Amino acid sequence: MLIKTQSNILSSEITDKAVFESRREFIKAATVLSAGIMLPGQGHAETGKYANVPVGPYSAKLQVTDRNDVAGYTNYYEFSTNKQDSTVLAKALKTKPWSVEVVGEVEKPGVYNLEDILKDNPVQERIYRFRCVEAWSMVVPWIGFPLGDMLKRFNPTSKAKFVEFTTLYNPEVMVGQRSDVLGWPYVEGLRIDEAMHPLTMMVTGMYGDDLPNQNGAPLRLIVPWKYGFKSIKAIVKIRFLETMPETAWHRSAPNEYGFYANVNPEVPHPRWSQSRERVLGGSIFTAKRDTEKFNGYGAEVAALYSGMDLSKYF
Ligand SMILES: Nc1nc2c(c(=O)[nH]1)N[C@H]1C(S)=C(S)[C@@H](COP(=O)(O)O)O[C@H]1N2
Ligand SMILES: [Mo]
Repeated sequence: MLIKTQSNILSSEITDKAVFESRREFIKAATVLSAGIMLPGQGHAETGKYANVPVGPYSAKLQVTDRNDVAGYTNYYEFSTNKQDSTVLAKALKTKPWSVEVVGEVEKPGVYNLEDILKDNPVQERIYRFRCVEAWSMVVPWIGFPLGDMLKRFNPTSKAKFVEFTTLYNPEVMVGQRSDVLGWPYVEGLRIDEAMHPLTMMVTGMYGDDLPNQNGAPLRLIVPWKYGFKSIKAIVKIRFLETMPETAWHRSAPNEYGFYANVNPEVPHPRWSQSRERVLGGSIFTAKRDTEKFNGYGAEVAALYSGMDLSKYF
């Protein structure tokens, strides 16, 4: 019998195993969740730095997108508007050491080393759906921790109603920042209850390893019920504030990209429908599927928006 080493396991086998394991863990997580307690599970990743990290709550039993597709087709305008070129260009970014500046309506502002943040916030794996505003989608096993756990350690004041995130600005390395396709630096934001929602993740890895640079290393946001542009990459600053922050995409095209950006098949983008999505994989796109409201996370998050007109607050 062929002994399986890390290098000769077929990726299809890993996927099948991943689906099986994640299903098992999903059941466990769901049971645990309904009991209101979180217990560590068994990670599905068999190889890589984060093999066997616990599976976190909300991880879903979904067919995972091939890693090479997720790493080879990215949106990272700091490097390029071309979804393949960022793979190469982003290699130039130095992601160690890395620190995050915390400012605003918070009792413990400061500059925090990522290594120290990670000591306080042990990582787990969660398989989430991810839906881009440009109507493609994928399923990714992220490695990270709940954003809310991290934010609470900075003791936000009672005035902290929103959180703003800023990406590194360094046009020498981030060559896309030399052109003005967007106003730099990239800025995103969440309402404080969205930021504290246990689905929202700070992500440092995927597929059992650290994030590739083009996917936002060393630290990015993942908000699975919102369009991909909310999930800001290479975060260097977090600001707590009382009023809604201006965001990069909203500033550049306010009629197209709102602050909320909740995935919603009923509210079309001004230039295209949002009712269907192309599934990333194979020869880039293999299949289409119907887009789900809140990207399928409505049971968890719809209550955050009760009473709001989601076609107005898009
Ligand atoms: N700093 C920064 N963050 C960003 C982007 C970007 O251009 N710059 N693109 C966004 C968009 S539009 C999407 S769809 C996702 C894509 O994540 P991925 O490239 O890891 O698939 O990242 C988001 N985060
Ligand atoms: Mo996107």
